[in-house]
Amino acid sequence: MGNFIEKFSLEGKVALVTGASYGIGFAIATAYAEAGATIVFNDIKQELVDKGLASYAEKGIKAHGYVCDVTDENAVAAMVAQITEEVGPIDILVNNAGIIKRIPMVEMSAKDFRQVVDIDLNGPFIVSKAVLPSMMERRKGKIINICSMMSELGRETVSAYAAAKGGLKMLTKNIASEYGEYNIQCNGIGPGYIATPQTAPLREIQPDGSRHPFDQFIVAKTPAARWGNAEDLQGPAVFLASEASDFVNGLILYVDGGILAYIGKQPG
Ligand code: NAP
Ligand code: GCO
Repeated sequence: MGNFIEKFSLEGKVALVTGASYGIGFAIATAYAEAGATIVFNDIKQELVDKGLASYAEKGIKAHGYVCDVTDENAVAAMVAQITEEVGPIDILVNNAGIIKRIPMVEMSAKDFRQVVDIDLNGPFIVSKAVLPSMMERRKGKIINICSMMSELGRETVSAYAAAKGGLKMLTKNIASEYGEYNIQCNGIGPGYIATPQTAPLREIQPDGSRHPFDQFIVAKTPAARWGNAEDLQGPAVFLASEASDFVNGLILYVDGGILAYIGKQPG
């Protein structure tokens, strides 16, 4: 009887996690390192890449960092070629890099809308397109797209982000459909509300010392009655990157403490 737990090992794999100097990407990459993978990440500024390298080193991880904007197709192609030469072919891609702009739609410029869609949807397309040929040649690969509650739900001020993350859900299903025959699995992770710099404005303590109204709303809307931590995503991310999920394809795995299952408490 083989040792089943070995199916969750990432030993000998090269994992590229985009935008992983900190936040969710950093947490996923550190879990991958613990599971045996070699970590590669990018960010748009050298200072952030340097900050990320230092953070990984503090955890005993010798990561490889590259300055690259995921929306720049030529830069992404060059980065993937450089990674392949310097580290090895990419076995696991996590499309994590993303931004959000919280602006009421009628006040949002087309430029702002385009920028969010460019990074959150075109970026994953561009990076996936760059890594797929090598995965197809080697007839194996894992692509994991970081989706969102907004892949399923809308809310005020996040029209561009919801449109992008809804599109990312369908891009995930399409990559799964188009490249599954090459033993490539493409799945998504849909985090709930996670305490990172991206959501810090939603958790700011109010001038009177009270919690942000949105903070109170999310805790009430989450059956787990708490914000998620980036570490809550590590197990699902390792599962989707490992052989344990070789027959899982096109799934969006929501890691949300139960938000999507819950209609919410009766007021009062
Ligand atoms: P974060 O703290 O804002 O980190 C995002 C990372 O992406 C940063 O390192 C950022 O670098 C990088 N990035 C932004 N634009 C980039 C570009 N064009 N090219 C390369 N890197 C770029 O966000 P997070 O909370 O960790 O979220 C990570 C992912 O999870 C995002 O896709 C987000 O939409 C998604 N998500 C977050 C939550 C949540 O509650 N936090 C929930 C669901 C999904 P800079 O610092 O230079 O901008
Ligand atoms: C917001 C939040 C969310 C989270 C996440 C939820 O303003 O509603 O930023 O969008 O980031 O995507 O899954």
